[in-house]
Amino acid sequence: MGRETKRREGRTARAETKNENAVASRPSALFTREQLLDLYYWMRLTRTLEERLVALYRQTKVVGGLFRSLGQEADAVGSAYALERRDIMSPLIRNLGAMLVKGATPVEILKQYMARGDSPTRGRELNIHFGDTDRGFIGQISPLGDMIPVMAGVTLTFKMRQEDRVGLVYIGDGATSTGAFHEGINFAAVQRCPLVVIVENNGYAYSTPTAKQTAAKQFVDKAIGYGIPGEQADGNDVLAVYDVTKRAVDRARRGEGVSLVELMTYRRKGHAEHDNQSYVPTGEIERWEAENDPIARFVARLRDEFSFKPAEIEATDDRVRRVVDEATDVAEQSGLPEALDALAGVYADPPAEKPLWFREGKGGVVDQHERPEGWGTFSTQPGDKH
Ligand SMILES: Cc1ncc(C[n+]2csc(CCOP(=O)(O)OP(=O)(O)O)c2C)c(N)n1
Ligand SMILES: [Mg+2]
Repeated sequence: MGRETKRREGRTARAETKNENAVASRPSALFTREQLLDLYYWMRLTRTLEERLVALYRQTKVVGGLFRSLGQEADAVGSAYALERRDIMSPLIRNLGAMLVKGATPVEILKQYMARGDSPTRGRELNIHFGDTDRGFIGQISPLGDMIPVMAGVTLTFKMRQEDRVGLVYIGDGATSTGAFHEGINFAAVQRCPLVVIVENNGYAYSTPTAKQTAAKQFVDKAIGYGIPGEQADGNDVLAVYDVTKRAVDRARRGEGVSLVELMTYRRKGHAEHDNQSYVPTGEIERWEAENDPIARFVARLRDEFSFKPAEIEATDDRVRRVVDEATDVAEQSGLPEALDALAGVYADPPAEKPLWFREGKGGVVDQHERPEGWGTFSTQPGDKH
């Protein structure tokens, strides 16, 4: 091989490595136009679906609270987009966008919020508290922080079975103050579980601002204490969210263990719809809305950087509106659950179950107690004991 050819090959190899490095650090550079529009679709769908839920809430059709992710759509969508179908994610109440990306449907979400009889949990759980391991999202439990040890366990099984799967768990700034967060992330780090822990720093935990949550300057610093890599990113830039998450997912897939990702975002609505946000400093919400809305920012990039035409973006908006309208019609036609259905799948059918040996022939505990007269009863009839 001539010296010139060798030198040229050396240059190409160097250029390729540089390119590979650039792609590894910014994997979104490989996105096709369809994928860029796809990201926009999921963010817009999240927002429009939540807006529809607000309308239904005001019509008293939503049962229980309504939790918005207004201003956090890029955080949820960009991170979930970095997962493969076989990967498992554990969402929180503000991760509707992540659930949609992972395959939850608007009809399911609407039925679930309205507690319909044919909703995923048949009216026994509410909002986005449901899971489907086939589609790769597991049902969240309410105690804050507890999904970290659960996901440490889930991802430990991936490792033990040598499955090529990664787990992703979201946690709020407030929930990082729990013991479960510390125990779970420490265990996962020691076991080198293929897990990505996303701390969503949205400024508040209910009414507690982040400054009252931790004395650390930033949550990403906590990674050092667990001996794992940590990265912080702009949570309102959907491509930056995808990139930082994809890097962590790739590390996990390569067997390099847990990563902590801190996404900087802002909760523009209250904890739930009932919360009037009186504790938020004047002008703060308006400033984030005007200067840092994740959807408005991405629309500007689609237009200016990726030269999408307004008509292409509007066509996506129309598609989203159609999807949400049709889903609402379907969900509203569903009936409420049968009362007795509340027991199905929760308890074994009592008559079909043999009593445990030590209970055989015995009544309930209460039956064996002497009751004071009129115990546990109320009667308006004088002299009526029961
Ligand atoms: C262990 C525990 N403590 C308190 C609560 C009540 N609670 C539910 S959500 C919430 C605030 C959570 O804030 P954060 O973790 O920052 O998540 P965000 O709501 O901002 O997404 C609180 C205090 C709970 N569910 N579990
Ligand atoms: Mg928070």
